[in-house]
Amino acid sequence: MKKLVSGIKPTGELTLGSYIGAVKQYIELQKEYDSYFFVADLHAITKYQDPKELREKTKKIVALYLACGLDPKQATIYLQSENPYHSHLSWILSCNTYLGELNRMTQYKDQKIKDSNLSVGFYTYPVLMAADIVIYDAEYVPVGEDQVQHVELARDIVQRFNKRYGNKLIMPESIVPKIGARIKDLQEPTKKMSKSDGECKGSILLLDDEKIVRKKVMSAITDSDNLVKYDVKNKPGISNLITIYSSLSNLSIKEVETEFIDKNYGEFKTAVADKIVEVLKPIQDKYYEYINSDMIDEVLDQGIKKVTVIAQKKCELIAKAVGLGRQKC
Ligand code: ATP
Ligand code: LTN
Repeated sequence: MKKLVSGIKPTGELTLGSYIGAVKQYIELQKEYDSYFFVADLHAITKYQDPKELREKTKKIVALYLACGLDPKQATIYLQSENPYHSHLSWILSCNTYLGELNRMTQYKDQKIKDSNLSVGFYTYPVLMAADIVIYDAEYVPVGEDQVQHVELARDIVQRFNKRYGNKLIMPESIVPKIGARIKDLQEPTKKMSKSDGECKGSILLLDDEKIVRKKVMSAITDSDNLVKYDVKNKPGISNLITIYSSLSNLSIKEVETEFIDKNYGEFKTAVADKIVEVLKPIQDKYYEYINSDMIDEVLDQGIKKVTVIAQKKCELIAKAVGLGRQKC
């Protein structure tokens, strides 16, 4: 069975963007692949996190994973920081990564302008991400569009490592959803919908109640055309709402345009809000059932036990290939 790996940072509550771009894919893919889904808490601390809040957010992400439909019987779910081998491998890979490669990462370039106190961890985090992937021999990595460049970097590292040390690492490939790889902010529809960016007025959070969802959707920025037509360049706001509706209803963009051909923006926005509420309601019900249950610890205990064994084996193989440690006959 082919393997896949993906993770989400516990930097805030999950947004509809992470759901459509990542989690929705996880649910489908777990049926076909040997799947590893983790909470990327080591990635979260690349920017300061309040320790108490970080622990709460981490737990929330696990509860949301389960509530969205990740099934511990099909997939392995764990916390990144509980497996020390990710960081161990990250060091070895960082010694096979060039500064120039990290300098070219778009996320780093964007943040460098905004934040004059970026951590070294933020700079090198794409290497840790490569380690997260190759440590389980994953062939596939389901992610949103913003993470594709990091998976490409992982591919470059794998190629270099394999050339230097013999074919020890599996080449990963990203899986990006055809519709919804970059859901935009409802207030600034040229920007990615984000969970850790400001007040979240333009982000739908998976735990937003119905009233808030409706308010956010109805006040989404559009244009004055009143024509439900997909045109990202000229109509980014309405195109974003079409993408959201399309993904959540499993309809093509064309089918959505046809469905709303003679409807105005008010009617369309109401339908988008209805659809979001319909999708979020069962997720929220399950979330409140799981968040204070023993299930979260049980799932994580079971997950970490499994992945530590796999990761240790892989790290030993890699350390040996690199020439680390003592020679054993
Ligand atoms: P933040 O929202 O705090 O900036 P992030 O998106 O950088 O966080 P995660 O929440 O860890 O990081 O992302 C989880 C997954 O969801 C990644 O695969 C990412 O590409 C995807 N994702 C996040 N936001 C969106 C979005 N707006 N549209 C599509 N996919 C997204
Ligand atoms: N870097 C990603 C989260 C992440 C990830 C991974 C995704 C960390 N390690 C491995 C896929 C595979 C982010 O910032 N969203």
